Amino acid sequence: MSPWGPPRGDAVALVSVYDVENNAVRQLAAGLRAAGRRVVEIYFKDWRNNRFEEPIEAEFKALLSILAQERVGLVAISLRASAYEAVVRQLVGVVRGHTSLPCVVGGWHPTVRPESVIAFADAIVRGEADVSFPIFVERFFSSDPSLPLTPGTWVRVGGEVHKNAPVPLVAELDSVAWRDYESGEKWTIERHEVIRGDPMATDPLFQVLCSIGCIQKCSFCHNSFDDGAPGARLRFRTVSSVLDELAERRRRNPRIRRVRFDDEIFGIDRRWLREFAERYPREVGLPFDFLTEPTVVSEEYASLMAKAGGQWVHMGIQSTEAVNREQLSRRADRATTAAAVERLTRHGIRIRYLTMVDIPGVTDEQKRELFEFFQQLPRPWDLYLFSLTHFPGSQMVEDLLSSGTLDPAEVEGTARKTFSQYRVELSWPREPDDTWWIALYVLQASGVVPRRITELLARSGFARGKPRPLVLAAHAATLLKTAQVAARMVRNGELTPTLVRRWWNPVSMVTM
Ligand code: B12
Ligand code: SF4
Repeated sequence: MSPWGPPRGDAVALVSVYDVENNAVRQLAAGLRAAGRRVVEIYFKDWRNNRFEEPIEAEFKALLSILAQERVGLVAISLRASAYEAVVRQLVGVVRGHTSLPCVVGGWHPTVRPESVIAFADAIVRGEADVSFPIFVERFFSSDPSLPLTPGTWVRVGGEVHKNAPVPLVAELDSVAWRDYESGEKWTIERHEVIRGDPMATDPLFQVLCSIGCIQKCSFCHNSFDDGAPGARLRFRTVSSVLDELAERRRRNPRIRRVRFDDEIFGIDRRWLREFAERYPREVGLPFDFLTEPTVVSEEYASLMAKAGGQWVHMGIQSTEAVNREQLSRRADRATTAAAVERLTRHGIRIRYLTMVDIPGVTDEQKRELFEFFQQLPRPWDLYLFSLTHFPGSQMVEDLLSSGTLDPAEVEGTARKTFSQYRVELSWPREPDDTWWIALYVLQASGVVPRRITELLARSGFARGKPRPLVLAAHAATLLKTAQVAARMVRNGELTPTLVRRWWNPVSMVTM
């Protein structure tokens, strides 16, 4: 039976899978509500770092009962991380099987792997959906026969798929509705609990993006993918729009203690940053964290960030200069990185280094080089280690697939490595040598082991073939660091049950 008959309810259900933070769902919901459409947001399970949980029957039952109770006519699911594909397929199967409601899937994964998702969804929305999805929704609820031709979508009608061209990227980001944290029409489903209201409404951390896009195209990163949508890829909100949103959120949620700017590289536009650094301390004044990349950290950049109130910076350095250049298409050389470290540190900004391991072909010498780099870093510092994950659409993965070097089964979507080893854990099965280097890096970052000891351990090759003693030491150091971080967060009112549920895993700790 075609799902595109007359609608059987007047609401759109926007479903977020394993992602209670989901910016996209809140943003799309706000846009649709502003246009007068009734929207029900459903947060279907939360994400747990490296500990994936299959959905249980009670959760599907809860979902079906909300769909019925809220008179939903269209189910729209956000599928951002590719690893969730199988669960979304299952979810669509359950919804279609019990209700015959049409299921539309949008987000990053259908953008990079449309064929794979349209195989089980009734329609997909590719790329940015702020313009295309509201058109699709209105055509659906008014039974408009042009529905299958909606720009930016692929729509299945009978055995045929209408593949429509992508819509232009949103040029004016200020024109996009602010994410809605207020509406009562929100549900969270987690195991046997069903809770009404926005799960993030009182969160002490407010995450926001001031820009979309990046100046680089590192080969492992989503920014190396282009779906052909016309328009400039790097875009900014105005400072006024960001500060107004922050003021409004703080008025609604006085518990906010910290802001995190999730931009790929925060403040790359110098004029924008100058205005921000002038106004943010006066108009908001909360400590904030941000992401950056060594090539943009000039003296002025570091000083403006400090002036604005930047406390922690997440700086992607990934690997040694040679690995970065040859395998990851990254620009920064070691001298640039060292200069960025010096400037940020001098301005009192604390650095979390984002580094990637498990990259095939990295030599022992290069692993040692990374160790030497860490030896020089001014303390204290944090280390967020990530395990290379093959995300579909990235240049690296597409190249490896076309040369036949990578088994398609290892690409996220089919693979689900994101669920078990994204942030690095030492218990993950690796070659003893790799575990040994990682344990050493963790000891370096812990700040409790003197540099001369780590130097001695590296030089002597202690426990190299059987790294268990080093792993135990790294575990103890991580436990200590976790306790310190938790204590600081409790003091600042930043520790939430959501964070604990996501990150606490005493058996197999995430390194930091
Ligand atoms: C910021 C960010 C985060 C933030 C959270 C953001 C938030 N609060 O929503 C943090 C750091 C927490 C995070 C975590 C993770 N992330 Co992330 N994240 C991003 C980033 C950089 C921006 C996402 C964003 O919020 N954009 C703004 C919103 C408004 O836009 P959007 O998501 O692009 O959505 C638009 C369209 O996609 C579409 N759309 C989205 N959903 C839907 C649904 C429907 C029905 C429709 C019609 C349309 C639609 O319309 C939206 C509006 O135009 C993206 C990269 C990127 N540029 O997309 C990676 C990205 C989505 N993340 C990714 C991953 C893997 C993760 C993690 C799984 C990593 C991990 N294990 O820790 C977790 C999972 C979190 C979770 N709970 O699911 C990957 C996914 C890659 C893949 N193929 O699997 C990406 C692409 C980055 C990458 N590494 O390549 N992430
Ligand atoms: S600098 Fe960071 S966000 Fe930009 S392309 Fe490289 S990895 Fe991606």
